[in-house]
Parts: sequence; structure tokens; C-alpha cells
Amino acid sequence: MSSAALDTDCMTLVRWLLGEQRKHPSATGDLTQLMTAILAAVKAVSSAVRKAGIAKLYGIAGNTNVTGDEVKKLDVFANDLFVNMLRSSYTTSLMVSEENEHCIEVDTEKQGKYIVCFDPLDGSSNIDCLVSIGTIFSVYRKISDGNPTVRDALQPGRSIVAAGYALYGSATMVVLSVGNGVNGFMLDPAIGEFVLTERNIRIKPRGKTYSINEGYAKFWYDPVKDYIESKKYPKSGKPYGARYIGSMVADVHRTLMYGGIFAYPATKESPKGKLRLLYECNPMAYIMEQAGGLATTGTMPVLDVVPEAIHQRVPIFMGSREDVEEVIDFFKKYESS
Ligand code: P6P
Repeated sequence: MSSAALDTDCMTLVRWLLGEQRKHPSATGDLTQLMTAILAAVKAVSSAVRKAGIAKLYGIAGNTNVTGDEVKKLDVFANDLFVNMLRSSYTTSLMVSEENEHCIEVDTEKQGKYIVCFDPLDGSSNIDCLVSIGTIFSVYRKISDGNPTVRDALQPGRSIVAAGYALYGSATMVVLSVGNGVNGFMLDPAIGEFVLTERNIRIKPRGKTYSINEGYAKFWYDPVKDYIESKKYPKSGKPYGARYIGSMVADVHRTLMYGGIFAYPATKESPKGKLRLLYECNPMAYIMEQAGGLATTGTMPVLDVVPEAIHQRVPIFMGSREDVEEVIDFFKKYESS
């Protein structure tokens, strides 16, 4: 039996949220309710992700499972879950999903005061080789009067109320911030609850690894080329190690827990980078800053970027404060030259 099941006073995520809620006398409990909806979807996705691996392994034929049900692509399945759980939570007015071209407006009678931007299953192309994948989300307050508009979704990351991610790895973990530091909650399948296991996560001021897809080195701009060169061939001290999984949640979680830097820069092939501002870069940048780290586009803090489109991409360098400050110095050197 798991330790949490034995612990008669384990700190579950919902208990923790209720405690955070009590710190704000004006809190209505809506954010707790919203997070409960997200956690329900995360649990269901976690179960499906683990089953999908087994299904693939035992060769369940075609697109139907043993009961003959149409088996949805995992990312579509995950998206439907988050949309439906949030719709029925009466806390959300508008959603932006990586899976939907346009904003998803909640029916008037079910609208609430929050806006949620999410990537339901980031890195899903990795599922067939059992690489860890994840869900990324960020929560804002609705700022428009009346029915929600896309303007509600185009707020800078500085306006985030809560953000986090779920990592479907060797275990399923939710890492969350509601503006008062970062905490990690492990899913205990024995009791179906997320239990606080990483309290007040702080990222090291400097790490020993860099995480970037070096396959694109040919297309890097000079500041990135020079920075990575300086990590591989330092004038003094040991070179940095290289770590790159190619699944953002896994790469960012490792960076948060061990220190170092994660980068998806602009390249000559992808002048804005690849990662999306609203539901990949902003939530992760928020977590990094809440944990004492930094997140930059190279020329400005990611959280200060004013979005112009819901699926826009931005370059990103995030992680240990001193490592990110070094990157910024390389960009400044080229700006002034
Ligand atoms: P590349 C996965 O497809 C993803 O969206 C992120 O999870 C990951 O960080 C990135 O793309 C990897 O991209 O170009 O290195 O394969």
C-alpha cells in the first residue's frame, strides 16, 4: 500500500488549494473548483496514456479497442477531456487549446470569471516510444465586460493567476503555482489523489547542463551559436553536459529540478522559434520565475510579451537565473555591435 494511503494527514492538492484559498479573504473558491476540473482531466489522461502504451504493446488492432469503441488519438481524447471538464466547472468563460484553431467560448449559462490556455498533450508524438509527455496550462482572469472575446486570451504572462503542468513520466506529477512559489504533487494511484511531495521548489542559481536541439545548429543565429560554444568549450571550468528529450514538459521539469537552461531559440528556418506563447512558453516561464529562475526571448522577459495571436510562437531560454542572464548578455553583445 502506498505511503499516502497509510498517511492519515497527507497534503493532497485540493487540501493545499483550500489552504491557499483561505489566505485570500475575497477568494470565492472558483480557482479551487477550476483546478479540481483540471485535475480530473489529468487523472483520466494519465490513465489513458499508460493504457495506450500497453494497447500499442499488445497490438490491439486498428482504431478500435477490445470493446470495439472508436479509439481517439490521445491528444484529441485529452483535449476533449479538458474542454468538457472546464466547461462544466462554471469557472471558465473562454479557452485556448493547442488543438483548436479558434478560441472555445463556454455557453453563457456556464461562464465563469477565468480564461484557460492549455496544451492538452504536449509532446504526444513521443507516446509511441514511451517518452514522457505532459499537459501545460495557464489561468487568467476575464478582463472584458459581457461575453468573452479573444482579447481576454491575449493577455501578457504577467497577468497569469495560476499556471502549471502535468508530467506523465515514470509517475504522474502536477507542478503548480498560484503566485506564491512552486509546489509538486505526485499522483498516488492507490487513492487517486495528488499528494504534496516537492514543497516550495526553488531552481538552482546556476546549473551544469544545457538543453537544446543541436540538430538545428546550422540555422542558429550568432548569439545562440556563441553561447552554446561557450558551454561546450569554456575558457575555464568544466563544459556543461547536454540533455535533450524533445518533450517540453520533461525537459523543463528536469531543468527545474536539477538547474541549467532549456532553450528553443529562433532559427533561420523558424524565425519565431517553435514553442507557443500562450500555452507552452508563458506557463513554463511563470513557473520558472516563481521558482527563482528566469525566462527570456533573448531580448525581453517572456512574461512581458503582449500576445497578438492565440497560437503565436516565441523564442525561449529559461532556467537557472545566472545561466539565463549569460544568454541575455550574448544577445546584448550583438545588439550593441
Ligand atoms: P524539436 C514536441 O513536439 C514539442 O512541441 C515540445 O514538447 C518539444 O520541446 C519540441 O516540440 C521539440 O521540438 O524541433 O526539437 O523536435
